[in-house]
Amino acid sequence: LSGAEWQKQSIYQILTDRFARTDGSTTEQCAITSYCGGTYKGLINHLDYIQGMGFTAVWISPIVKNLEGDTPHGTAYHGYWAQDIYSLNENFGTEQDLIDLSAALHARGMYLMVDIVTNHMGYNGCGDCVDYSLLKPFDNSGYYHPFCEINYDDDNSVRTCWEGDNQVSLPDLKTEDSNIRSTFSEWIQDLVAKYSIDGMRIDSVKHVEKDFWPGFLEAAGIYGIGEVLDGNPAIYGDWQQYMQGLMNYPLFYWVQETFSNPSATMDNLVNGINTLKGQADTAALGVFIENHDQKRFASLTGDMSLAKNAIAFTLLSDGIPILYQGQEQHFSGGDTPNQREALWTSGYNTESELYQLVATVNQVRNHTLAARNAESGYVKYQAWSVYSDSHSVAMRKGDVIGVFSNLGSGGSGYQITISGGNTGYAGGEEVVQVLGGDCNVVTADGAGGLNVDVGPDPVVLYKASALEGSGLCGR
Ligand code: ABC
Ligand code: CA
Repeated sequence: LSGAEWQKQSIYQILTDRFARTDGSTTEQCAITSYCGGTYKGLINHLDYIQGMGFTAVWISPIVKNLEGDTPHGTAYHGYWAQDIYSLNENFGTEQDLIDLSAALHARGMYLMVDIVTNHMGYNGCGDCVDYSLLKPFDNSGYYHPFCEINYDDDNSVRTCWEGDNQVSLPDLKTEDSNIRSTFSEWIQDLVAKYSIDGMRIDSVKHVEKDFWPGFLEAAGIYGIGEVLDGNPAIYGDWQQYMQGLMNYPLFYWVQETFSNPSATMDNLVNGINTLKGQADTAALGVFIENHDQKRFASLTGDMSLAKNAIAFTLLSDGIPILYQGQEQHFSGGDTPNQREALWTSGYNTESELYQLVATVNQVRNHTLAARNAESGYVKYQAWSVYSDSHSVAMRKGDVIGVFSNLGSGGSGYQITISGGNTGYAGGEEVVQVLGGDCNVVTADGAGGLNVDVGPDPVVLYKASALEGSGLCGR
């Protein structure tokens, strides 16, 4: 699938070991650093749960064979400690199971994204004691940079020293060597073909020299979205010369600080978005507020209204929305590995408040993508702030206006006015409040301006005339 097509998708992020077991258990305990029994078969059996929230693609954690047994940081249940890139991690199932997963997704019109690591392999032991003969196909020290610990202030060190630590070392490949590059190119081409993979999430992108990426992406022939874990918006434009798809970490930090704290103002968020828009192609970025490396939002605040605002804000931002499993159940794990809870303990509850919120917001996005000119009318339309004050912001993206606040559940509401020139509405236009279940209709004034009640919960507005066939508010 091309990058342009991916920009119309929305992605649900899965840690395969923690999403669903083959036996469908919802009670099995999960010891947080051990394999907990999630499989591709289990996942196939729960695709309704994902599609029911309106997601069109799943990103699964790395699939290749990892180092076995226990380490000081637990087992390789997450998949980032590769030992043999030509075999699968059998804890998650067989080759046929993965082929079946891919086919099951495609039968639903959904897409498969696989997490790919090319920066390093994994070894259970210190950096100077690696038994390279265990690693396939890069089976001697000549394939690797000499061991050193990363100094994050030095870009060269970030590229050539080793991620991980001296207990579980991550031997850092000489990705600049042409034979390593061609091995990876052939490998990814075969992998994509064998499992009908539609997209890649690419790990540790900033740890590999930039000019590795264009050739790798070309060999893969599919869209890649890279992890450059950096909150500085200024570096994204340059990175996009090499890899257009990237995780939007700057937005992650702004949304987190703004919506987790009722005493923060909207300034950093609004200014940050404007800065990033001027420097990067935001439509190609992945937007998220949680993943398997970061503290969950609910570990920062248990406030349900704030969680709703943060989620709705990201799902309606420029770029490809990504939701990490468990967010829809208000899971609250903190630092690694505690944010990697087994999802099954939620009982796959489709009635939970956040599951319902996500479903509705995705429905709005999917409807507008299908009904309008998806490219120019939504995907390429850069969201802009049509109103803001210290605790609320109204963002317009095409036909959709979202009004978000960080008042929190205890905050008292007030009315704001979005001026006519900004809404894009005709005078007297009827607009429906599609979130929250009441489906209130608000009528624009003669100039298209709108008075909106801001409260603790987010508001999403959509023209009544454009709602037909959306399934929203019974239309
Ligand atoms: C294990 C244990 C941990 C233990 C660690 C030493 O070992 O679980 O408890 O602390 C995998 C596993 C992890 C495992 C690691 C290491 O391997 O999932 O459980 O940790 O063995 C990716 C993946 C991640 C994966 C790997 C390795 C890479 O998403 O799941 O981890 O394959 C760096 C990397 C980034 C990596 C991340 C975990 O670490 O760049 O690719 N993620 C700064 C740096 C970042 C750095 C980050 C680490 O610190 O700039 O490069 O990420 O926290 C902002 C700045 C940022 C700054 C942040 C902190 O502040 O703008 O630049 O990030 O304001
Ligand atoms: Ca490297």
